[in-house]
Amino acid sequence: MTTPTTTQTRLPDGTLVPEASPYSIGPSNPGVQQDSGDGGSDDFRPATDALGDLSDELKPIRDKVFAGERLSLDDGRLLFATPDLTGVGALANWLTETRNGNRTTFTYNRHLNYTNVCAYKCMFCAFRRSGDEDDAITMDMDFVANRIANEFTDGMKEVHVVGGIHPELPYEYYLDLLRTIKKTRPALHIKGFTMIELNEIAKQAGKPLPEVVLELKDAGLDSCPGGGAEVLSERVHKKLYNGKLPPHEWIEAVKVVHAAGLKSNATMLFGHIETTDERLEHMDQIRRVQDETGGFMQFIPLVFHPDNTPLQRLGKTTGLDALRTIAVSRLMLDNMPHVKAYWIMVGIRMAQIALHYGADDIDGTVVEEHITHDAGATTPQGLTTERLAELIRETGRQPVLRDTLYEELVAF
Ligand code: V47
Repeated sequence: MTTPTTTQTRLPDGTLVPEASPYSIGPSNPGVQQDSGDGGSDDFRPATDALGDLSDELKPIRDKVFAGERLSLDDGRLLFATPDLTGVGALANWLTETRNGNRTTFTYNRHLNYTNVCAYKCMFCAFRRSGDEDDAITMDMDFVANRIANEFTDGMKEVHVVGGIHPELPYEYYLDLLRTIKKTRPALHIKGFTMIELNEIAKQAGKPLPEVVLELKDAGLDSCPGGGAEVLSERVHKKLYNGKLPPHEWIEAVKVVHAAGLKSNATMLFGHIETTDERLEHMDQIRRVQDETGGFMQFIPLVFHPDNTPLQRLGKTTGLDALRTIAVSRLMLDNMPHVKAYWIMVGIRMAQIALHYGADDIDGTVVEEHITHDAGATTPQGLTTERLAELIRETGRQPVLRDTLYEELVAF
């Protein structure tokens, strides 16, 4: 990593910090339409005020962050353990402002869950159906074409396509699904299939994963979502999602995807039985993959929702834990371009606060969401682009509509 070499500001305790950084996107990205002048970030500088009051134990970490040095797992342990949550947030905020300026991005997207039938019984999941329930659904191609034609709009940029692991769908189904979407709306970016789905699709195809990923790409797959990573820990895998793709194979699969020229996201499902060490090891594995491939766009800490799952007794983790986990993710994942506060899972108000705890994206319009709502989410199913922009603006950030691959489309 490079050390910023720009103008410096002196903190109240005498430390010099860079004011701007080579990571800043800057105000002049080509193709970005400026809708209005207020909230613009031309003269924006990362906030340093709060950093002067850091607790002493965080100061060595602050120095590493300012120097662009990678944090160790021990640093991460301290970030999780310190009572100075405000300090952790201020450091993460400094990093995200240094990289992204005052901008917070969002997308105009919609989810499409082609099936909720799933062969696996993950303990954290309320979405799966066995197949014989009244609300078990598997979309046929007429249904998909109809939905894409009539319930997606011309302005929509992305369809997020994921489903359960249906034991009987043949390989052709997945190719048809992609082709049907592309035929109906060629401009729609298909962000589809987790690493778990891709592995199962390859099994159905009877072909090696690299070949299948290229064929899916030919059929219209544009990128992959970050789901299915859960917690990259053998212990948690054994306890909660035994039988499903193990952590090391998730990592191998994502490398195949990146090698095929597809970008992806990475998630971490937290707030259940995992320890803070397991969270940190998860982050460390993701950043090592990123060092190797550079293929991740975002890291998305997902707040576990327990209702209607076998883990219901655990209850939901706290807002403070969510904020801290987002902030620690930002600080640990030094090579991750973006960190998302997924408003559906973290909650609208908490997502707004998270924009000052290291997050620089809040996902999108979504419109129809089942995975979290089946597990008790109380957030709306979707939000309009106007509402998302307003929520971002309320936090003092400049809302920017982006596409999946981070082309900035409209700066509000
Ligand atoms: O893989 C399952 C998680 C993931 C629950 O890449 C649960 O842009 C909370 O990955 N409570 C799917 N979480 C969602 C996902 C995602 C969402 C939005 C954007 C992107 C992206 C990816 O949701 C699953 C699993 O880790 N999950 N059950 C639950 N009860």
